[in-house]
Amino acid sequence: MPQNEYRNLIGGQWLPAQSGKTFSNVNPADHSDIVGQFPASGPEDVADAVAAAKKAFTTWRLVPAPKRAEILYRAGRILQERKEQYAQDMTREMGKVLAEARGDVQEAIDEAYYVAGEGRRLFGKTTPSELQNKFAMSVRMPVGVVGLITPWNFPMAIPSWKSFPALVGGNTCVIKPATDTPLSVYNLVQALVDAGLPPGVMNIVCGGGSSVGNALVEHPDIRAISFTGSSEVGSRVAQRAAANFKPVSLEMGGKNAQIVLDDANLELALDGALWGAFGTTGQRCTATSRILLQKGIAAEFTQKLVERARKLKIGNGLDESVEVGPQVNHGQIETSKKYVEIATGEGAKLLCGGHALTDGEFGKGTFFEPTIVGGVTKCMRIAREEVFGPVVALIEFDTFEQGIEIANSIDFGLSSALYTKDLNRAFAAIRDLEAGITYINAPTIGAEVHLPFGGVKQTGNGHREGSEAIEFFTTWKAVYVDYSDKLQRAQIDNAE
Ligand code: UN1
Repeated sequence: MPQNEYRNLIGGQWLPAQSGKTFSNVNPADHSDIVGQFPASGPEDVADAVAAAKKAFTTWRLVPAPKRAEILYRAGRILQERKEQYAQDMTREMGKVLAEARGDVQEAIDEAYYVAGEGRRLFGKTTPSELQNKFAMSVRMPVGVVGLITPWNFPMAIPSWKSFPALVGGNTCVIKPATDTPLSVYNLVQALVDAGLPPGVMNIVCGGGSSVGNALVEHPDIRAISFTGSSEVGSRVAQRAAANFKPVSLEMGGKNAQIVLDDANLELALDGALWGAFGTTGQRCTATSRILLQKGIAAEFTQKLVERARKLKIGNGLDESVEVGPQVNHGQIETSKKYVEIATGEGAKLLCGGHALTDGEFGKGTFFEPTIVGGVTKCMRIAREEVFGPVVALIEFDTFEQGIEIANSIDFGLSSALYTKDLNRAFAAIRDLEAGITYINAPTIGAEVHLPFGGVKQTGNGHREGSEAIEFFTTWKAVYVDYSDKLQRAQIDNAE
């Protein structure tokens, strides 16, 4: 097998796609750099992976949860040892700057240690029975074989958010990595395998959404699906899964607002806006894509933000001095371009950026300038639709209440931020912002693994990852133990 040829992992064996087809994983900062060839799999490969996971489930579910967790602790340590290599691999396949790629690997390490602790909890409840000499309790059970469909923007962190809680809960997994970033999933799974995860417990099947993703969602032996991606695809996943009543956890888009009030620490708010809007080249579902400015500071803030955005250093994320890496592929560049056109077409003003970079070294990859559009109103598409690129819209408002109203006037509800020194307004915003996450005096990005992660409205379907992921990856069993030695009829024998 050539060094950069990768295979599926099925039942502990590295196998090519049955069709023999492959696809290339390219470096978005330099398309001539091919990171590797990965299998372009189909439903037949999914079927094999599900069968392997089903077989492994018969024994994995019986491994005591603290023992399952020990593997995660070991995987966390292995990830720590390999952090630099895995971060370099990630930057090469996804483009995010090295500091952020290290952060992405760190998030998987944090998740390993956090979730491993769950191995000695997985708490159920005991409760009194209405009958004498009868014991009642609830216990958590694994769901079975679960399908994980993961995105390219957090190529290791998000797969860890899904797979680690699934594994500690006693489930076995089939994961479909995003086709732009499969290597980071390989690295994550390699750490698990090296930590002692038995064959078949974690399987990888690479390939596209229509061939691999749909087959996973529709497979009768897949008991639950966890998906992170766009709202458009998430809706299709949920509809397909509904045919078999399959539980689906969806983590989707955002149009996250940072609100800056007149009394805010402006320099702090500027730092937050730049990091939230242009960190990860705007390719986070938590990215700041709207900045709502109270009239008193709007002009000064806008001028300073534009000045600083223009100075951001764009380039290959492997260069430590670079602040903004490439977008992941041509499709994302086209979306950024399209939204700049839509915004200016609707009367917004392009304040900086707005173009793909094609000169010199930039021509080798897919780069887009940090872009700010001003004079945006809440009805414009640039104020309502997700771009998933380095494009941020500025909207001005008069009163605090108007700011909150504009922040809430969209179909998404993932993250939100308020900059103010006014404690009363901060708490009112915490109560009133329609979002799964609210930051006070901090940017919209930067969630930590041990808090609930997810959103309201079209961002999700009610589930949360992070601290609550275990709720999705376990199911409840109610247990009654009668030690009276006689038939006791609930609702009848204890009646007055
Ligand atoms: C995402 O953008 O899909 O809060 C996840 C953050 C990161 C996770 C982002 N810890 O920005």
